[in-house]
Amino acid sequence: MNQPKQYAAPAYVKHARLIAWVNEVAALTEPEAIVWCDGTLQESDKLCELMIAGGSMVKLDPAKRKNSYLVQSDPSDVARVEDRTFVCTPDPEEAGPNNNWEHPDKMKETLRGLFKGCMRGRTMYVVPFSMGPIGSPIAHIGVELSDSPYVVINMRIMTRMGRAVLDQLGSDGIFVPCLHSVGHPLEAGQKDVKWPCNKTKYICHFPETREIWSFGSGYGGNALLGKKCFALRIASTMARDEGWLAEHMLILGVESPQGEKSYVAAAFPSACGKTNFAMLIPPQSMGGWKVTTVGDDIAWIKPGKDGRLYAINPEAGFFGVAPGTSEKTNFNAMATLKENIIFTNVALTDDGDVWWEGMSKEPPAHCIDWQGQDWTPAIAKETGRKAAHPNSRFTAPASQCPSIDKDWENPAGVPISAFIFGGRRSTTVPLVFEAFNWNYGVYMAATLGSETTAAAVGAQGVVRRDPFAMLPFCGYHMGDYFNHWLRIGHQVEHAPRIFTVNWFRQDAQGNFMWPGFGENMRVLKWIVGRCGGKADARQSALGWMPRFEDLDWSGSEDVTKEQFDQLTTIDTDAWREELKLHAEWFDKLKSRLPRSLTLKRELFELAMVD
Ligand code: O2Y
Ligand code: MN
Repeated sequence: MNQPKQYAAPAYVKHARLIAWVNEVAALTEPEAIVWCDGTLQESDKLCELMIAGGSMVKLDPAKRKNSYLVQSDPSDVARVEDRTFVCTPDPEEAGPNNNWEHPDKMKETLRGLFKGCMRGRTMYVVPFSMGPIGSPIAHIGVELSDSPYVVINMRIMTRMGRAVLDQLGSDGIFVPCLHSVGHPLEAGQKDVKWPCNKTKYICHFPETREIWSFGSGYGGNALLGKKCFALRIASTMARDEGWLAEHMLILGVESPQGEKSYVAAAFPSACGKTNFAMLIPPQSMGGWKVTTVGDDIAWIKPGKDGRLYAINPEAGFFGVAPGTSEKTNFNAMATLKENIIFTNVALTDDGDVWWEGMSKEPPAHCIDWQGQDWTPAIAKETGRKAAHPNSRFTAPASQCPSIDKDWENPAGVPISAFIFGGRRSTTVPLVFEAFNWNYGVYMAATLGSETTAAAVGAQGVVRRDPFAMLPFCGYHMGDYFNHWLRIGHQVEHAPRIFTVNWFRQDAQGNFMWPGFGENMRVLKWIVGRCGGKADARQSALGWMPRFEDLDWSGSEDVTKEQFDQLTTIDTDAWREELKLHAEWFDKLKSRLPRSLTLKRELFELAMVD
């Protein structure tokens, strides 16, 4: 019988429970070696060399993009797998109808079977990471064990990772154990594949014990466990238990020409331009307004001693969608991507750079597409094949973003003045309105809907409910989550105001009525003006709405008063239909739906009677 391998932790590791867990996982997964990651550039460079030698990574021409790489994944492993994502609680009611459920004991048994020997022939990396600035009272620590070097180099950009985190943990600090394997063991002499993964995938969360086990995928949200798994699903349950918020929100700063600064946090479902909004460049004609970026995807928000809510971005990087990103749509993102970037599933140009659909008006005459095949505009026309996968990504250090906020790493967080919720709605939802009060705002967020786009599988243009943009990310029953939000708003003395926006309303001809992008600053200025008592509004059936003259139109030729009136009109017929859909959605949450939300729905119904 083979003797179990002996692995020693480095002498500087003082955390007995962590060492014991690493040994326990090693005994189960049987890796060839264990590497405790220090988070240095040298370590990352070495892993990149390893991946290049193995054929799974290409170094881009440094003259084009310094210290940057391209990885192309297996075509079967290109996105989050929601149908394979589980929340495992003893009682299925706890997980709610918004999650796939399995009993923790049963799931652990299944997972132990899958993880048995799954790292044979591979190295297991120990990746200590902090979500949020190390030592911040809003931050929390995790340790990911993974057999994927791709995970290590991405975690180094997306989180604060390495030795400093172990120092912070000391000998008995609290951490969330995150276990990950691509599920592709190598027997002696077996050659590795370019992108190892497994047909069987399980992305499992154990909220009671605050653990994550992920098997079979090496991609993004399935594998970088600090992001959706920890910072949203597990953190949302921690937040419920401890009285704070873990949200799928960008955070941005707005500074007036007079230097008054406010921060807002905004939730939008996927494919609604969250990263673009977080990096917005205001029109120059508005005279010196500035937008700064704190985060583009996740916000952890805790009550401060002064009765305000304070937010941090728990991440240290952006894992953004490449297609559609250009100097025109997001100048700041393109400037961020100049060096130190990992690209995944975009195309490789003949001069050693990257390209994706929408990056430039003119496509390259030839490139290698995300599946390693020749691609030309003629081939694309004939076959419809994309050069870059629609969910291709860049991993970029947030510190490189020209619009990064000076306080983005402030351990105390930034004070939030407003929450903004928005979906992609071609009809019904007006450009912007402010909720009458916290509970009305929670209602709007709880019924948030967005039309599906080509980026997701299934029918296009169908409205899907995505409450708080958290449907795939809330680690517990959505009805309890609404209750938690209602409670928080009444616990803090200075709760932020709540706004709904819709950049995507269309006219009868199907044209977008709002120009979007930098022009969103006009709406943002009104929002922060409302928070500071500087912007007027009229009362409507939905909430407080700007009149044409309440927005700053300086330098704008895009929107006439008639168009603005159309953008802000409340179509009562459409709203009566909308409210029926809200009722259907609420029915799914049954007994755990807060009564006050049902009452709000009834009030809206009364308000929509002509
Ligand atoms: O497909 C993936 O694994 C990435 S999903 C993602 C990445 C960055 C920001 N948001 C998301 C999301 O699905 O909301
Ligand atoms: Mn997201």
